[in-house]
This record gives sequence, structure tokens and C-alpha cells, in this order.
Amino acid sequence: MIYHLFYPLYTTHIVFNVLRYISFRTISAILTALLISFILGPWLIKKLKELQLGQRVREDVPSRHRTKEGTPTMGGSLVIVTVVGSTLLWSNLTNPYVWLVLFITCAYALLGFVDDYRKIKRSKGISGKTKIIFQTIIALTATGVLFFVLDFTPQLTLPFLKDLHPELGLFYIILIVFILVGTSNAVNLTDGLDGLAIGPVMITAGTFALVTYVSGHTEFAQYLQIPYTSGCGELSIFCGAIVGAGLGFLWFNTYPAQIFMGDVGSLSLGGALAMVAIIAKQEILLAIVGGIFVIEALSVIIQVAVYQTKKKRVFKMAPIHHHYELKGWAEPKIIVRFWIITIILSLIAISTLKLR
Ligand code: 57M
Repeated sequence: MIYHLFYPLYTTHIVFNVLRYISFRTISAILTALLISFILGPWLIKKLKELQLGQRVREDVPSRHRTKEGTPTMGGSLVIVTVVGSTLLWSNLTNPYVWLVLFITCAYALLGFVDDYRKIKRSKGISGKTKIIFQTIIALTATGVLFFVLDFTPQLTLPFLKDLHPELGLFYIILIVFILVGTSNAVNLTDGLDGLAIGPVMITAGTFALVTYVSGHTEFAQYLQIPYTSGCGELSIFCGAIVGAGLGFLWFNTYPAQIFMGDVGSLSLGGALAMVAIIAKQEILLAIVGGIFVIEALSVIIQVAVYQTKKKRVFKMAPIHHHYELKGWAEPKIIVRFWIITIILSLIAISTLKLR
């Protein structure tokens, strides 16, 4: 909105010309989101406590989690309001990709919100099967818009291989739906220690702020020999908003957490990152930067598969962060080490843009 209201004034005063630049609006989106989070955070924590929207902690948790009982949850609603607000303020709203990422974010947030609310009020959330069905319907809707409205090409980009862009046809649609649903659930599985999910989410969003910027810039895209997607650069602002909102949320979610994000945050942030990567045609890059999400999800798949076939556990408990807890690692140690791994993965992912 700021872009639309003030950019046209550049003819009267040159200062408004700065709004033309995606880099300026991305930094503004980060700072705006951070500010909104700082202002609304304490109010939300107080409100959630008054409404008794506190976390119920399961019986089978590693024992230190018992002290977390009653911590207000659904803090993700703050993250989402902040991301959406900041994006609406600083983006070019005639760009269809901006609306597509906002759609996925809000639709998954709504699903997560209903799940959180039912967990607290009726002690049982939406069943896993129903959740997957709704996630798939939302993902199919977004995929339909991509292909039938925005004329998306079903080509995959492979790191290191600049000349190979396999045309996957119908399989690409299935792949996109899988990436949307999978990333959303993987972030949800990761969200089991204070700050464990939001750290990698911010690092991934920061990486994709850069990736979408270069993918939407003809000269940079050509120089790096990555797919050019016209208008994709505007998603840099959305990614910036996630970084700012994430930092603001981490202020309250850092160990020992005053608030959890809930499914409203984890499902929607996972979906948002996946949608950005899909539009930028950098799905594999997402798997690299978001390696922690992949590892967390794989640890559950391996644990369940091996237990069902051999009645043995590979990990002391899955997802893998519980394994390290039970090995005796202090909670902050697991969290910060998982952040460090994500920073390394981000650097590797960025370097694949050049190594082609
Ligand atoms: C989300 N949610 C946390 C909070 C957060 C299939 C199975 C592997 C599923 C998995 C599962 O349910 N995962 C979903 C995990 C929960 O946090 C809430 O949930 C939101 C995210 N959806 O925002 O609202 C608890 O996590 C802790 N927490 C923090 N700090 C945070 O910032 O400490 C969360 C955020 C909170 C709090 O204690 O209460 C959760 O873990 O429930 N299930 C599991 O993860 C379970 N694993 C399991 O059963 N493993 C088996 C098999 C099935 C693989 C095995 O290893 O044999 C574990 N979950 C828990 N305890 N809580 C088991 C032990």
C-alpha cells in the first residue's frame, strides 16, 4: 500500500523514487514486521493467558517438557498477521505471486488455528488424515492457479546442472503438492523446542529473499544461469517480512519460551516457504537450506518404518531433537546447533547458484 500510495509521487519529489527498489522495500518490510511484533507480542501473550489458550503437554514427553505446561500457544497468529501486514504495506499488490503466497500462508494458518483451538478446548485436534486432506486441497488450489492462470512451466531446476531442466509434466504437479504439504508438516514436526523451528524458518526465508531477488532480475538470472521468473523479485519483500516477524517472535519464543507458535504458525510458515521456492523454481535448493526440516521428517519416517518391520527403535525418540534431549543435551544446545547447521546449509545453497 505504501508502494502504491507514495511511489507515484516520485514525479513531484525524487525521494519517493526509493520505493522503486525491492532492496529498500525488503529492508522496510523486515523492520516493520519486527516493530509490529514488538508492539503486539506482549499484548498477545497477556491475552492468550487470559483466554487460557495454553499448551497441553503430552504425558510421554521428555520430562523437562512438563514445566512447559500452560505456556500460551498460537503465537504463530502474531507471526502471520505481521507477515501479511508488512507484505501488504511494502509489496507491489498488482503482482499475482504476492497474492498466491499470501493465499497459501493464510489458508494453512486457518487450518492450523482450528487445530490448535480444538486441541486446547477439546483436548483433541483435527485428525492427521483430515489435516492432510485439507492441506492437499489447498495445495491443489495453489497449483491450479500456477498452471492455469499464471502459465507456469513444469520444469525442474537442478543444482550444479545449468543446462538440464527436465520437463516433468503431470508429475511436476504431484511434486509441487508434495512439496507444499511436506514442508508444512516438516516445519510442524521441527517445532518441538524453544526457537527450534523459527530459527531455520528465518534463515531459509533470508536465503530465499536473495534467491527470489536474483531470479526476478533479468541480468542476475542470466549471469547466474538460473531460471528467470518475471515478478518473482517481489517475493523478496514477503521473505523479508518472514525474517522480521520471525525475529520478533523469537524475542518471546527463545529459551525459556514465553509463547509457542502452534500449528497456526508452523503449518503456514512451512507452506509459505515451499510456495516461494516453487515460484522461484528452486525446489531442490529449499531441500538443501531447509535440511533440518528434511532430517526431522526423515527421522520420524525411519523410526516408524523400522519399528513396524523390526520392532526396534533407531532413535531414542523421533523427531530427532527428542533423541538428543534423551541423550542428555541441554535444550539450548540442540537449538543453537540446529541453527548453525541451517546457516551452513544456507551458505552451501547460495554457493550452488554460482557453481554451475
Ligand atoms: C508437533 N508439537 C510439540 C506447540 C508448537 C507422528 C509423530 C512423530 C508426530 C509428532 C507430533 O505430534 N508432532 C507435531 C510437535 C508440542 O508443541 C506444540 O505444537 C506446536 C507445533 N505444532 O508450537 O504449540 C510440544 O513441543 C514443545 N515445544 C517447545 N517449544 C516450542 O517453541 O518446547 C514446542 C514449541 C510442546 C512443548 O513441549 O508441548 C510436541 O512435541 O508435541 N509426535 C511427536 O513428536 C512425538 N513423537 C513420538 O511419538 N515418536 C514415536 C514415533 C511416533 C515416531 C517414537 O519415537 O517412537 C513426541 N512428542 C512429544 N513428546 N511431545 C513424543 C514425545
